[in-house]
Amino acid sequence: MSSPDRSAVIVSDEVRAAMESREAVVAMETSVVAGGTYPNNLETALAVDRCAREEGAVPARVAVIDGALRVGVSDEELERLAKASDDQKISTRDLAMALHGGRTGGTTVSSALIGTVAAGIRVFAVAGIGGVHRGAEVSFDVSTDLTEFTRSPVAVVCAGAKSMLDPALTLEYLETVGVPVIGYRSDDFPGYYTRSTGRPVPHRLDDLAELAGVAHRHWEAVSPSSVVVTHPIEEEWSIDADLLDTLVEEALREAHEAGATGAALTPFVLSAIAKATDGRSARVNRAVLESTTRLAARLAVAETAVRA
Ligand code: PSU
Ligand code: MN
Repeated sequence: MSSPDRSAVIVSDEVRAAMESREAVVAMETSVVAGGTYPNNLETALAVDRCAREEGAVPARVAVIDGALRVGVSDEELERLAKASDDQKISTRDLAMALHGGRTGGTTVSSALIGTVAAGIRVFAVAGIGGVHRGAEVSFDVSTDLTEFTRSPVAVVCAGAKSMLDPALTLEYLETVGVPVIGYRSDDFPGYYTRSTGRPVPHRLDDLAELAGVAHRHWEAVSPSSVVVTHPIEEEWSIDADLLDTLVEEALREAHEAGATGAALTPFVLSAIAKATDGRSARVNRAVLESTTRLAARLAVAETAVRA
């Protein structure tokens, strides 16, 4: 079979026009919208979109709307996702069935990258990527985000891997599949809620023009895979690493007892952390998203200068 031609992907007029006139565009997933609590999820998404625009980039949210994979959704579509989506988390394995069923739902990083690549967008923003889960040597729980990275030439800006993951195993996996991980102005691999996991990033760059140049060098000379760019949470929002570790371990135990595994694990652990931090984690989530989106937008501006 030849590769899918992806012609079924629908790119919004605004995103298409921006791409054609070589303006900066930042793609994003929407499971954070579809899986959130209304109206906080909608307000956050609109605020994050404004962050991208303030930094000079057009936001391109990737979502499944009435059985179509859309890149760039209207505010009305965003509201539908926030209020009444059929699915919170459509990942690559679920995408064909969601399209077939005419469903409306949020994309994970993995399925969002499929739309991103189809639209030719080179920069993506997310708070935390999926990765290798703690205990994956038994559960085999490795996010399909990592698989999609191997075939998506996109710079993915994130504040590290989700907190319930194993950062060391995630870095090992990314090394195995040859995906560069570059810390922007930081030497440490961040852990979403916390600025450092105690692991170093393999590479660091302090300049966005250089970062855009290296990403293009990777796509031209090395491989059509993603380049992961890490940008730690701001100091004022950071949660103490030991406290976080205790919360995650507790939440994972509860998840185990409740039988929450696979795709259900992330939502379970996140809501347990929200409870344990008295809702502070919701504000932290927003701060992380805003900060990665701002950096991604600035990187997208720098990328327009080196785009072939
Ligand atoms: N980061 C979070 N919460 C999430 C996700 C990321 O803090 O819910 C979502 C992203 O869409 C990511 C997905 O792509 O979870 C990965 O899920 P899994 O580990 O089941 O592959
Ligand atoms: Mn998983």
